[in-house]
Amino acid sequence: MAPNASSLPYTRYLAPDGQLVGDPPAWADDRRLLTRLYRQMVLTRLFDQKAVALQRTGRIGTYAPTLGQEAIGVGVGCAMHGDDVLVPYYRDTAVQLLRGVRMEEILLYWGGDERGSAYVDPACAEDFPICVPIATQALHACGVATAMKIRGEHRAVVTTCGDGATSKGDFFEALNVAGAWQLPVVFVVNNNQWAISVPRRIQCAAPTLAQKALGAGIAGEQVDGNDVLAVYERVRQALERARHGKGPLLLECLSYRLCDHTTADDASRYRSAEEVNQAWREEPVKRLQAYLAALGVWNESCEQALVGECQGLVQQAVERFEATAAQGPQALFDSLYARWPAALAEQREMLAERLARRQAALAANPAQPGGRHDG
Ligand SMILES: Cc1ncc(C[n+]2csc(CCOP(=O)(O)OP(=O)(O)O)c2C)c(N)n1
Ligand SMILES: [Mg+2]
Repeated sequence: MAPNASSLPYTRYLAPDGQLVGDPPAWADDRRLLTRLYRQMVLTRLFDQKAVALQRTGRIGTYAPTLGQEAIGVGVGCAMHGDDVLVPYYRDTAVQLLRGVRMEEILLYWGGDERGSAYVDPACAEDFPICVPIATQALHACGVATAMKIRGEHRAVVTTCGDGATSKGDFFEALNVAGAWQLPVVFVVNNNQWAISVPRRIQCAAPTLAQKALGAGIAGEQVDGNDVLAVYERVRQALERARHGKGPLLLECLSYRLCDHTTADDASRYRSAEEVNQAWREEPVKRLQAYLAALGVWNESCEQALVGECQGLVQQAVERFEATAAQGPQALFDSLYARWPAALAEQREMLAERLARRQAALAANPAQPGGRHDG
């Protein structure tokens, strides 16, 4: 995606054909780092394909794919330190995998299982669960960043959202407090050009989303969100500044949602094949692959080995997911509150009683369909 005309910084190191442009960072030939970035993008894409297939066969509920936006998540995930905190939204599979969230946890989440948000790996124990209410996570992120600041910690928060989310009041409130209190938070906006069926051009009259930061007195910049090198470098720099008390930043990553909004959507109803085909020419995975091939560190046999390895990892995760026994309906309540509001305590008891009656009815007459008479 081309940047909009503005005086804000815009960073791109890799052109769509994989050629280096501009003034790349010193690490741009670090083969270990580059292959790690590439591996994670491929893993994310293969996991994504599998998650969509699981939804299509009724084994998980809705899923929000990341097709075309892998460079954003991988760039962010690789730039974060272990003790930074991620406050994500629902299109963050790539970042979450890098943070230590397990693939089966992501599947559990989208399968409606509370354990999908109770991350087992201590590396991501402080990260927040996926946030679906648009833009509300930006305020949670500021709360965490405020705690870090009060405690004098040298760490920072990353919060992500989509282009559409930047029109919400919560987003502006978060920017405002981040600026007023100079909080250690980096706002990463995945501008994938669409908020479900609403295109970016009619969401907001501002030429860039990055400039929304300026009204809050914080820095804003744009980056080519299909260039993982650029995303990684700009997030890395922003986090470094934030950790050292130099304030927040808003990074608008220009990408394109090559997939449907979620598995409940059909994007062909509101956008042309021509537009999508054009966006495919800029996609992030092939771009980095072309660069790696030009550096002489990638070829067809590396690709086949990587795809085979990643498919194996995804398959094992699916098996673990499918071997997980379903939770009881009362789990719905378990993680909501530390101290129970009276109304919810009552509802929880009602559910427990109803379940007990259903079990008793089933035990008395096993031929009955699962207690449907109980309402
Ligand atoms: C507060 C709130 N309002 C509306 C919705 C319904 N909704 C879900 S996704 C979405 C569009 C978000 O678009 P964007 O912020 O661009 O993120 P993207 O999905 O494109 O990554 C909306 C309106 C919601 N989840 N929460
Ligand atoms: Mg969007």
